[in-house]
Amino acid sequence: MDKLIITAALVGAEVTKAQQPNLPIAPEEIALAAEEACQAGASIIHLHVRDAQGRPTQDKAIFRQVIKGIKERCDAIIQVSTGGAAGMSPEERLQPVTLKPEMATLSTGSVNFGDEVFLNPWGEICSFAKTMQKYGVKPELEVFEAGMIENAKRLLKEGLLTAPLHFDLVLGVPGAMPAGPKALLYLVDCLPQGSTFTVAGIGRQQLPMAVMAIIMGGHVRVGFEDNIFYSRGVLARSNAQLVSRVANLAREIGREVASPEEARKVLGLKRD
Ligand code: KMH
Ligand code: ZN
Repeated sequence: MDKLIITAALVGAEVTKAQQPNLPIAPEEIALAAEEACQAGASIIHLHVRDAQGRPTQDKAIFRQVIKGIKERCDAIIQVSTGGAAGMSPEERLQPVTLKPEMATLSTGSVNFGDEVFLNPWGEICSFAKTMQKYGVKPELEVFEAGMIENAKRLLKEGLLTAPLHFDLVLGVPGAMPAGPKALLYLVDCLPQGSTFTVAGIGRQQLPMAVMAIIMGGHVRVGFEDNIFYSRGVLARSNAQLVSRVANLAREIGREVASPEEARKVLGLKRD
C-alpha cells in the first residue's frame, strides 16, 4: 500500500464559530491551523476561506492571502475548493483555480446537501474541468453519489481529465450517499482502475470511515468541514487533534503516513 495521505479540511462553508469555537476563519487562523495539521501528519490542506464576517466566500484575494500564509508555514499540498457553498455561481466558485494551486476539487454531479441543493450541471462540470486543465491544476473528484463516478469516467473519455484519477468519496452528507462499509466498497468498486481515493465520512462517521479507508489502501480526510467533534458530545480542540488521531491509528495498524513530498509522488504532482 502507498503511504497514507491525510487531508485536513480545516474550515468548510457550513460550520460556524458558534458551533465550533476553534474553527479557523481569519486568514492567520487558517494558516496556523494548516501548519498544526501538517505537523500532525496532514499532507493536503483542503481549503475554503471566509470573509471578515465569517461567511463563506470564493474571493480570490482572500484565497491568495491564505495560501501565502500557509506556504510560509508549511509545505502542504494546497487543494482549493471549487464547491464553495451551495448557491454560489460557477464563476464565483472557480476564482481560486486561477491562482494555480497544486490541486482543486471538482464535484461531478448535483446532490441534495441537507436542506440545500449543490448544483453541478454537466456543462458546468465540463467548464470546471477545462479551467483546471488550462491552469495545470490536478482535480480531486468529489463524489457524493455513485452516479458522479460515471460522470468522471465520461470526462476521462472526452479528454477533460487525465488518468490516473484521484477521488474523494464523501459519505454521510444528509440527503446523499449514506456512510457505511457496503456503500464504500461499492463506490471503490466503481472507480476506474489505477485511481487513488480518499474517504471523507461526515459527522460521527468520520472516524469509522477513516479506519476503513486505512485498511483498504485508500486515503483519509478529516477536519472541521466534515466533523467538529472528537467523541460523542465532545468538541475537538483543533483540526490537528483529528489529524493526529488518524495518523496514530494508521501507524498502529502498520500503515505509514505520507509527508507532503511523498503525497506528491503518489498523486503524480509536479511542482513548478
Ligand atoms: N460546501 C459544499 C456545498 C468542495 O469543497 O468542493 C461543497 C463542498 C465541496 O464543500
Ligand atoms: Zn470543501
